[in-house]
Amino acid sequence: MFPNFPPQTGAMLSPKLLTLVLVVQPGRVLLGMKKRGFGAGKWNGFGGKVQPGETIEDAARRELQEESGLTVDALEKVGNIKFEFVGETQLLDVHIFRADTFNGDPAESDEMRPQWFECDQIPFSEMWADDSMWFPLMLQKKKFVGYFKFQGHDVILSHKLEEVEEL
Ligand code: 8OG
Repeated sequence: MFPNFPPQTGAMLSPKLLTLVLVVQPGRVLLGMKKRGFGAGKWNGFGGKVQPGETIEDAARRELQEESGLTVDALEKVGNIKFEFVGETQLLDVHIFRADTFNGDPAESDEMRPQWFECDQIPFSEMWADDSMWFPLMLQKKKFVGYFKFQGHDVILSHKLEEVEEL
């Protein structure tokens, strides 16, 4: 009689599409220190909101260029993670890409200060708490989907993360 009851986790939340790009070179990864806004003070890849009329991949390229100064030819889809924050109505739907080649030199922007990190020295203690779980998959070019439920910006209450063949 009530086929959708009880609701699935996240079912009542309005999704917001976001992108995230990790630029990877043999043995190192480019991260940016987020200087303002959501996630300020954390190292992260480059990305942001998908604008109306834009594909997710176009948004990923645009945000990478705006925040790091780099342009890329090929972007590889590597992950999709949904984030719920207790008490908030939006579900962040983050599409994660990896770029193994790029054009240009990383340049600081209003939002990000880029820096290369050796793959064995990624600063997980200054990153979103979920990143240490999926970065190893991303670095091995494995594909994954996940769901993280946060309390505030630092505590993960529950999560699911699994490797997939296709995204
Ligand atoms: O436009 P804005 O800077 O607010 O976009 C947020 C960026 O942060 C976007 O690139 C997606 C990314 N992001 C989250 N949550 C997480 C997370 O838990 N880990 C990482 N690495 N990035 C995240 O929104």
